[in-house]
Amino acid sequence: MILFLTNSLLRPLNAWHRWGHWLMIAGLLNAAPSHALTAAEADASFASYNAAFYFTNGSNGFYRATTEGGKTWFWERAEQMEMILDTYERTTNVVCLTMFKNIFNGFVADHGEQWMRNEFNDDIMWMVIACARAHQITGDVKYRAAAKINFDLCYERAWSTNLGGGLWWKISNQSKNACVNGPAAIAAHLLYQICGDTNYLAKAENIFHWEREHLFNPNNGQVYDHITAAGQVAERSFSYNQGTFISAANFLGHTNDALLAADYTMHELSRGGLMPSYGDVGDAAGFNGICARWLVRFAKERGLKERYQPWLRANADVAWKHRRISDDLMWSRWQQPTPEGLLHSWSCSSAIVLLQVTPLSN
Ligand code: 7K2
Repeated sequence: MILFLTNSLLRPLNAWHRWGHWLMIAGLLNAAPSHALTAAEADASFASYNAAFYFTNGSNGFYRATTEGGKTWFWERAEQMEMILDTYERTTNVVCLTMFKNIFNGFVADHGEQWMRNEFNDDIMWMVIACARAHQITGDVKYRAAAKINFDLCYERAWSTNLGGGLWWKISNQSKNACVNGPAAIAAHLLYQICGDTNYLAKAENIFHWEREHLFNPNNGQVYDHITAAGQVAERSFSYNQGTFISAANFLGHTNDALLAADYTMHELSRGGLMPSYGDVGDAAGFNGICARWLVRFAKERGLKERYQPWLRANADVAWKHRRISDDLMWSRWQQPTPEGLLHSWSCSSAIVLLQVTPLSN
């Protein structure tokens, strides 16, 4: 609480800022957790999620699209694979690695080993990140091979000198978006970490610098959504783009940029101290999980846990408090109780990631 008050006193205040900050403080007090979330509860949330959505067919694993069935498609599945790795990193439970292996098999069964049939360059970069992280955790070379070949092919088709650089979002080359450039900078840096090839480091730097120059406001830390081929910037900002920008900046040592973007997410994107409420159908449902993953990693690596912990815990506690009694699922709008009826696995993944990565009380 003191931290937020101090921060608001140090900032150049206009009426809106002042009001926003009081709202946030009031919100945090309102949302004051009756108890701090425990590791057992984080475990239970993941188990319940899997009970509702995970299934196997031989050695192929999948996530159902909804509580009724189906299966998630490309990028949601890649991000669910990252969610499994988040859980492994917290628990070191090897069951997570078996699940990852099975879902990877299922992914290859559905999409093949090279993914350029997918017209979305961002989708490919999300899956590259999942595979690169899996290689770092397991040492399994098949994940590294998948990450490398698909990054290389995607970069080749997506990078262009139009607008001074950056990657196109789709193969139609209509816009360059934060949702592909942030993940691609992360992916390139992970490949540099894995392969030690400085060409990947250079790519990470170039992509990041392009994004910083064109889709970042260095005065307040806001990450803009995209710029069209004609040079028009869409300034709306989404939590996942904040998260991937933070991580790319963090990896490359641009700590101040990461800090600005993280503070913007906590102070300006949040409402009443809680992360933005994204609809439970569609792409945005999973944005807050991505945001939490990278923001927390940055905070941990730079000794900034204390700065974001109250906010993250307030979110995690409210999400868990608003799980539904019948099966413990938490939807993407955790600011409100999770309703009965059909739920989407992608929408329920954000809170799972949040609960895995938020520093828990001991
Ligand atoms: O316009 C882009 C992006 O810039 C924006 O932030 C979000 C907002 O919408 C799309 S990104 C959504 C795509 C992600 N990849 C898979 C595609 O199926 C999906 O349209 O929601």
